[in-house]
Formats: sequence, C-alpha cells, structure tokens
Amino acid sequence: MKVVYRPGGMRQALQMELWFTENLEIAADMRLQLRVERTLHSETSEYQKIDVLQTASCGRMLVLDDVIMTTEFDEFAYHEMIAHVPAFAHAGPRTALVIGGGDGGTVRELCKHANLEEIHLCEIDRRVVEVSKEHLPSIAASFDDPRVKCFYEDGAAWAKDHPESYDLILVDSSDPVGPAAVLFGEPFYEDCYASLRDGGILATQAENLFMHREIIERLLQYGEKFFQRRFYYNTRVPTYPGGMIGFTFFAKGQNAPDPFINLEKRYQESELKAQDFRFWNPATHKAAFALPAFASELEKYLA
Ligand code: SPD
Repeated sequence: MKVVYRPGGMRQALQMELWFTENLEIAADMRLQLRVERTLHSETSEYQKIDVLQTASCGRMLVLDDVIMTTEFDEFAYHEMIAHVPAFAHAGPRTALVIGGGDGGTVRELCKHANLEEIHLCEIDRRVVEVSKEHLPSIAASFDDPRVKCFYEDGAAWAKDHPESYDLILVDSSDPVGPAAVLFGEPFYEDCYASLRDGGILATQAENLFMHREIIERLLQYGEKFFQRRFYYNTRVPTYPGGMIGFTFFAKGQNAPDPFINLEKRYQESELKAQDFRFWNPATHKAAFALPAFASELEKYLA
C-alpha cells in the first residue's frame, strides 16, 4: 500500500489525512484514492499482500497487492451481478463453482438460490477467506451454509481436474497480474468449458471496456473458440477503475441458454423477492448486456 500524507483543508490545517492510492498495473496513468481512517489488518501471505482498511466513506475495504478487491459500500453491485445473472439465466443450476472470490461475496449471493445443491469455492489463498471472515463479516456471510465447500487450491488446476461437473462457473478473480494471471489464459477457458455440464454457464471478471479493451477482446476470442453462446455484460462499481467492470458470459452446448429467456418467469418462480437484492433486478440484468456504441466492434465475437 502506498500511503500518501497530505494536509487537510484550511480548517484542518493541523490534521494529517491518510490516503490509500491503488496501485493497479493495468490502470495506466489513472489512480483511485480513498481516504483511510485506519488499518484493520495487514499481512503478506504465501501468495500476496492482504490489507483490510477502514475507509472514511466506503466502509471496510479488502486490498490485495495494493489493488482494491471490494468495499462494504459497493460490493453488492459486483457480487450480485456476477452471481445472479448466470444463476437466473440457467434453467435449473444444481452445482456451482466459484474460482477466487475468497471474500465470500459471490458465494453469499449464490446461496440465495434454493435450487443450488452444491457450491464449491476454489480459492488459492486460504488467508483471504480467513481474513474476510474476521474483518468483513457482512461479505463473508455464508461460509457456514451446508451447501458450501471451500477448497484452497489452484482454480485453473481444479477446473482441469473436474470435467462435466458444474452448471455454473463464476471466476471472481483479481486482475491478470500475479496469482490470477493464469485465469486470463486460453487453456483455462478450454478447461472451464470441459468442467461445465451441457447448458452450463461460465461468467468471468472481465475488466473495463474503456481501459482494458485488449484484455476483453482476448477473452471474447477464447469464448468464440470454445463456447456456443457468448455475451459481455457490465455493472457499476465506484471503487473499481472507471467506476465500471464487466463480465464475460459464455454458455455451453447447442441448447446453451441466453441470458434473457424466461428471466421474469424464473425470477417469479424462485423464492427470491425484491428485498433480497440491492442491485440485481430483471431490468438491471437485461440492461447490463447493452454495449455502448464505442464498443460495438466487440459484437463480432458475440452470439
Ligand atoms: N481491479 C480489481 C478487480 C477485482 C475483481 N474481483 C474482486 C473480488 C471481489 N469478490
């Protein structure tokens, strides 16, 4: 974490403010800064630096290798969209795998789906789960659900070793540097395809349309190579670069689902109600797939 000290405004001339500056390699010359009140936890695990900071305006924040993973303020906009969009798009998912996602937010959202019988989390760094349980209890809220099993292993190897096993695979990864780099490679997408059952859906954290066009295009090319249906969708997260982040949505098989079919019907027939969500609803679900005009060239990869 780079800590920047700078004087407050006129009326706080004697008070020093503590700012966290994100150090995101793929954000070029832009840096997000948040005012921090104190450090709640800091360690270097076998894989990465893990910090939990109390911010002034975004609640608690999980930071891995100086990159913001999630904050209590806006985490729902990310976790609800990575989880519910594929979960409602599938006709009846019974098994789900989350790769990464050690803070537990994606697992928490999946647990709201009564039809899911098994939810596996494969997180390489056990300490992310342990630290999140201790310091981010509202996010790491569902690890005690009996359907959830945690495996502290390499997610890429896990997908390779579990063919035809899952209806949903959600890749809730950090960025393509450090431990998550392998999750942005072609072999991983091929292995995820093999690890899905027919009709299964892979949704992966896929960065920002303004800033990471090359990364996104590469992921969509992998999608085109292996998957029968392909979409890209976005959500809004103020504490990610540019305030937005996208996901690939790839589905397997000749009858692979599209994300819109029977959406309202599935929602009405589920046990879920409007009060179970803060961001997802059928309207945000559908709107998330609208590509801005400047990105319309990506449509050539979608089907
Ligand atoms: N630039 C950071 C992107 C991080 C996406 N994953 C965050 C994990 C939240 N569960």
